[in-house]
Amino acid sequence: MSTNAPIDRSSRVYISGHSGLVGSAIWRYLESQGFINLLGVSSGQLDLRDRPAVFSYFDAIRPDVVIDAAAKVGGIHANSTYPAEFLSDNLQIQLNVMDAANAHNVDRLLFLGSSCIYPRLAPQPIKEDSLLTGPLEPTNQAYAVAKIAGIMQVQAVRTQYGRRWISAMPTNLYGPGDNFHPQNAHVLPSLVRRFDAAARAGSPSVEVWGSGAPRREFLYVDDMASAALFLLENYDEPETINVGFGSDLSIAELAQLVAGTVGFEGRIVQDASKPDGTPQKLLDVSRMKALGWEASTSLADGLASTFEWFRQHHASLRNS
Ligand code: GFB
Repeated sequence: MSTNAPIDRSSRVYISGHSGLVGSAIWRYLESQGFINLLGVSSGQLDLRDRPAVFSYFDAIRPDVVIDAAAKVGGIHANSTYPAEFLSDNLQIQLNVMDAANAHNVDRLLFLGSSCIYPRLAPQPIKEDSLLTGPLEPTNQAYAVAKIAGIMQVQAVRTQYGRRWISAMPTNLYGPGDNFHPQNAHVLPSLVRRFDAAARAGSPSVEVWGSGAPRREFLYVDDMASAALFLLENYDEPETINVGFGSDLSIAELAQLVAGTVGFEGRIVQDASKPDGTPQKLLDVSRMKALGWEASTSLADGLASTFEWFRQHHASLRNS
């Protein structure tokens, strides 16, 4: 299973989505590991849905390695409100990036997906072989189907062209540089923002969506970045591989933790009119562990760094 093939630090490594939460963390991590030819372009300069433009960009940069961390992402509300864009944009982005990489004979590529590819009621913790064994969670099935297509494309290129392409499925990620949009963000940054606003305003209570019972697993984005390089150097199999933290907690417990971190002392009220989504999403990380990689940032520490970043940047964050 292991390739044990270090990547030359002078390789030309293209990171799609390099200014997003995951891509920027991977960029920082690779820099810290001595990579000197990192390549990235902002979405303002290159729309990854524009196929000819993506192919021209690849002509110009001639990458040796591609890390595909570009995606249209969002929390439960965004996924269920904009399914057409979540399906279409993500299919186009990954198809263009992977087709251009294949046309340029890129031998090593890592495609990043999401734990929502697994069936809604998959046995927990979720093993990789649960893929395509049951119905998806309806609130994010458009996004999930796009990501499943990406896994298939990696496998198809491996089979047909013999390239060392791999895919990994991270659990819910968070960290500095996350999207803190009030409606469209994932739960952890949403709660940081709402609880912080309530603490500052001295509000008596804060609303948390859903019943509070769903369980989620959270991985600090810097851990995901170290996993990305680890996998490129140590994993060369067609099956996708889970990247998780190893344990989960309920949304109600997460809300308590966020309240403590930001210093909110009022009441927490569950808003049952909002959707819960899948009841539990905890990845089985035994394959990563067997390879020799484990997450190292506790939720408390990761949350503290995320809040610190939010405090420094919240004045400039988008609301739309
Ligand atoms: O993070 P989240 O939006 O995504 O929501 P999923 C997780 C849980 O937190 C749900 C609850 O049960 C929400 O109802 N929640 C409570 C909140 N308060 C809030 C809030 O203020 N904002 C948000 N967003 N949730 C996403 C998928 O699923 O996970 C994506 O939709 C992707 O496709 C991502 O896979 C990692 O974990 O339910």
